[in-house]
Amino acid sequence: MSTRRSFIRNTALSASALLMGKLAEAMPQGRKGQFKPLVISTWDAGIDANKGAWPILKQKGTALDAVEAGVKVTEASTNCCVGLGGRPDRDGHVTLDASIMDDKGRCGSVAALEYIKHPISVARAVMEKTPHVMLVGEGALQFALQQGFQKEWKGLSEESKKEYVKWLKKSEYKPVVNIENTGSKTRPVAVPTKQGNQYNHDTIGMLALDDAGNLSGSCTTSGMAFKLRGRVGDSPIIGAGLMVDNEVGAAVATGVGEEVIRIGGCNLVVEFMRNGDDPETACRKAIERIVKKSPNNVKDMQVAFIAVNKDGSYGAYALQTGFNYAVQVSDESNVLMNAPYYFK
Ligand code: SD4
Repeated sequence: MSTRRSFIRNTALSASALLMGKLAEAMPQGRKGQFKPLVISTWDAGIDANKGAWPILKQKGTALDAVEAGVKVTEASTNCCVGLGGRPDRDGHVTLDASIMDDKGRCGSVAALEYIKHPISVARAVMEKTPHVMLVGEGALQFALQQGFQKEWKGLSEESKKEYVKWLKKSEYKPVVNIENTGSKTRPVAVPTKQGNQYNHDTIGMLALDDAGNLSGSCTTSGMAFKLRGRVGDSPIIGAGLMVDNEVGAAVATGVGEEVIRIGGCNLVVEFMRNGDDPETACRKAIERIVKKSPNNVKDMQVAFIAVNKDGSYGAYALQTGFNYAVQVSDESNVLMNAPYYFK
């Protein structure tokens, strides 16, 4: 089993080898290391999101602050489909879902929230300032405005507008399999995806273990593109799209939310870890549960889980090839990993 020190040594030694892809061999062993602090997050955009979380973790800040700051980077980014730059529902509205959960089991979420740039911070305000867990739609917006958030939506982004106009021609709703560039097992920096510099995902999920050994998680999304107005996915549903149990571990999901909700996905991953599974095995078993429940449904769609346990191990598993996630354990090492997957 790799230790954190050997992981860092490997990473430092491999500065040039890294370019040659040597880190690809080092990282998988590292998954079983005791990494603390540690932050992992979904998809290519996770690299930049991790960079937003890392300074907080490095300065012995809380995992909660880290997972909020991290995904705010993605929400604010103009080259990612998360947040107000995301793809709209069928009626042309960008509606946002987000959730956050900390080591004390406190949680907050918003669903179908419009106009607000940082739904993750509204979710945190729901957690900290109300006796509730979830606010939706108009009520969530009203609460956000009362809390001092501003309406910041200026209409669909250029990219989203183009895609929406194209989609309107057929108006066919078909969840897309999310696939990133799968050129190598790990890549040291985010590389342009198929859409130039655009990340092609509408969601980011992040998990962090802080210096004090406490876990938190966050998830924020514009949801499935061209969804029915009012549709809510897994991301704001605690236990489905996100779960943190500070005694055991944490998990966050991405992909077709309906499938994640059906199995109570992230809660299931955490419970597998409670029963002794390492994070990757726990994620794999949850994916297998999805396949078992909807064998025909899921062949053409993507679902993935990432997980961290209390010991600082991490792992992931997806339905299809092409799911990657970013792992940061030191200043130097913030790398993308391709997850193992079910449909070979
Ligand atoms: C949803 N799980 O709304 C989200 C979508 C997603 O990458 O993760 N897309 O169902």
